[in-house]
Amino acid sequence: MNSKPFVTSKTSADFFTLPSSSMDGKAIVEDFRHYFSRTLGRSNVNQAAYHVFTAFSMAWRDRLVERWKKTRAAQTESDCKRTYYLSLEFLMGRALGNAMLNLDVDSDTAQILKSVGLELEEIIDQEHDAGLGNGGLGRLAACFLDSCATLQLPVRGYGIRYEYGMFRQKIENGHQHEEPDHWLRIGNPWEIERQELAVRIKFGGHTEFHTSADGLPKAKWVHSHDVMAIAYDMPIPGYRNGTVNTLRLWKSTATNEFDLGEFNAGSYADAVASQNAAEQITMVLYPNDSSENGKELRLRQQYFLASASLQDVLRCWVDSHGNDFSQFAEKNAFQLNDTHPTCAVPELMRLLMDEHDLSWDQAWAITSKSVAYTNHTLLPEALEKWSVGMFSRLLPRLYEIVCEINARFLEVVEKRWPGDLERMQRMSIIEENGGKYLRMAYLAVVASTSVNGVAALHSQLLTQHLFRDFFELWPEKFNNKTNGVTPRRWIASSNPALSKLISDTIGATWVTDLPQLRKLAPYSEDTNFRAQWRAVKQANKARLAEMVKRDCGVEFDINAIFDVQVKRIHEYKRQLLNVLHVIHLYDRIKRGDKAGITPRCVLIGGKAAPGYAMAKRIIKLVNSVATVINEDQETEGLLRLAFFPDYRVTAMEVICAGTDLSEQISTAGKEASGTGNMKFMMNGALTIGTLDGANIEIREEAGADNFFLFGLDAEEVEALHGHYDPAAIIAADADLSRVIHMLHSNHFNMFEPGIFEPIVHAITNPYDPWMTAADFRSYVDAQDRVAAAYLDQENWVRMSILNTASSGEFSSDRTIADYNRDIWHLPTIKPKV
Ligand code: 26Q
Repeated sequence: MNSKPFVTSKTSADFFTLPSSSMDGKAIVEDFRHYFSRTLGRSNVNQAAYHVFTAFSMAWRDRLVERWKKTRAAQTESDCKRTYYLSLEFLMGRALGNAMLNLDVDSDTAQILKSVGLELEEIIDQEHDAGLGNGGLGRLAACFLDSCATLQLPVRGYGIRYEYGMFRQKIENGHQHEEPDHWLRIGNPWEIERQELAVRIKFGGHTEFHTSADGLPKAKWVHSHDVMAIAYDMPIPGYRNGTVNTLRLWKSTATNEFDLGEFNAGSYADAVASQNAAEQITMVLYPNDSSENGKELRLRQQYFLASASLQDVLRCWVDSHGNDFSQFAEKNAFQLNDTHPTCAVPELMRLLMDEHDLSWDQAWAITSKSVAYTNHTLLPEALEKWSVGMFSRLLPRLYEIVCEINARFLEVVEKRWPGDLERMQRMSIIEENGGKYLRMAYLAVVASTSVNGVAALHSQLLTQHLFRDFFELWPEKFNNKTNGVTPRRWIASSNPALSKLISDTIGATWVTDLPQLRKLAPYSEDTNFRAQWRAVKQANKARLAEMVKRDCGVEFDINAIFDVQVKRIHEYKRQLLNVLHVIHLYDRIKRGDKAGITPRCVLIGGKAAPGYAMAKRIIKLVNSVATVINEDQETEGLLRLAFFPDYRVTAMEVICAGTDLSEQISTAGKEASGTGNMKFMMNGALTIGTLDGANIEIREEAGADNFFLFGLDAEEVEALHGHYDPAAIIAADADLSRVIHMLHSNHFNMFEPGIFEPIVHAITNPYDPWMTAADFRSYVDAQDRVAAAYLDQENWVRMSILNTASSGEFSSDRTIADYNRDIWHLPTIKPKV
């Protein structure tokens, strides 16, 4: 598979150094013409709009590739330290608009295109989202890559090139249906295949031990079933700085000698079919974001990513340093995006020992210095565990290494707490009660130089609960890195009108220095500025209303509050609490209690994991309630509810610009951070939220007056366990009683009686872990404060400006600068001009 270079060729690299492509709009459109007509062989733009997108993207890709090569050359030449961000998910969304923004599109380009009958907006709209992620964790990885390139840090992303990304959500009769997302079917102009980087990945087989020539014990992984990993590189441009970093995604294919046995036996078709088995590995993204399901294919994906990426890094190291690994840990850092790539720990040990002849101690010194782990959840059901039976069958050599890591670790525990067997059992990487399981989070903690949570509260709770014992042992490992989002995609590109107003007011440096937004604060007192701010929001609301009309068939009035909750559907995120409030408003309208109701349009969107029945039922509930409310004459001008189908990155770009009220209403202590909350804040939405995740920091930055707080805090939630009595809460609250009664009496599901009984049960269950009823009253009161505040538009706009002005902390540039300062210690590398 590794193609040989042309050894006899005298062609110099200079031969391939072309003059830089012009950034002039005319030149770009000229190149577009070339690709459309010559490369794609088209002549009619009306036949296939997709080809117009492809050709235009190719013109932009040329401009990225030049900078890409220069960045690579500068990074190689400096021989500096690098970080590899290992993640099973990169939720990139679209690339064209981002490339144009970051390379600084010539403002003429749209005009020139128009003169030949092409709309730039329509071209951009042809692109399919790269949906290689579930939600927060995957999108965070994408924002991080953007910030690393913008900060000119030598960071490479490693992930999987799923053939099918996150499923497409269709709503039929109010229910979610999943359709496959074959995003590559029409080709992907942003990737470059790198066959020459292919590596071999082993599965199955067993270990043979022997003694090496110098008398050392050596292990060999034999009789394995191998697959190949093929690299596909995607360019990651920094913001107008000449840097283009790399996201390297791996696709699985069969080895060349695949099943010669079957082939020789005359079973050609079976041999070809077994190619399918190899390609299965990277076929589809697992669409559950909060429950571990123990599937063998998922473990294959995780090991496949870890092994391919590490082999790639080690090959590159050996190319430039030979077999001298003495500097390896000083020059390489691996950041694990949750436990998903944790196979990298035993795999790095294996490669260093079995393939590069290092001793255990040398290999461990390197591994434990270069690996760092980010945790994204406290929910016990989301913690990864692999059954020892499956793990050792699939990855026998890795299992032996994990056992050795654990044995040595337990010696450390025994030294620190002699005789404390209970603690040893608690802390063991291998859980043994009944079945045997590998606890991947513990493996990650034991092997990592740094362990971080993603918001202040979350990091603190990690040290008090999940990792308490480990924190006692190694307090210095634990730290916080509050999440952030990239202001390039989430303001500059998605909200051009607001960007222009901000830049006209305080200059344009905020795009790469978000704390500059503080300078907007004084303008919150300026009537004229407030009018402009409001006009921008109203225009963005009109754009959102149009999308809601198109995709939900519901009319939103831009003078109403746009009240939005978009995120994965999960009980802990409490979309249900939101619906209970909507039903309560409806009940008020029906009872004639309309005074003080501010017109409100509620939008809820998000995907449910296909196997998560309760989440799917909540989607059905939103749709059923929406149908009844929207069809009732009495709600006209007061209340609308819509479920937004197929919520994804590209939808959020329109949604966050047009939102007034951001719903961040998870049960306190359950949402690690949240990042949608930050996108809304940047775009001037006010938050209604609990003291959970990054909401706490958002409120601190914005000021308590500019945030609608409600609900129990994390300590109160914990203290209430065992005493929670939802029946009493409901009985004591006439509003909540009526809401529950409406649900119970099939008010929203006359023709499907009983379908919401499980929901009523969940709310009234004293063991409801999400304590929805407990926060109902406080939530409704906070919503009443929202409604009253919105009536005073001057003050609302003031608060909106102050939210944007206070959002500087939530740029992923700040987050990445923190990672680099505390964990990676990378230099900035500027490509040669
Ligand atoms: C694990 C095993 C098998 C199959 C799937 C998974 C899996 C996949 C994705 C488990 C979890 C996820 C994603 C988790 C996630 O998105 N967490 C969110 O991370 C954000 C970024 O840090 C936080 O802001 C959110 O609070 C957190 O919920």
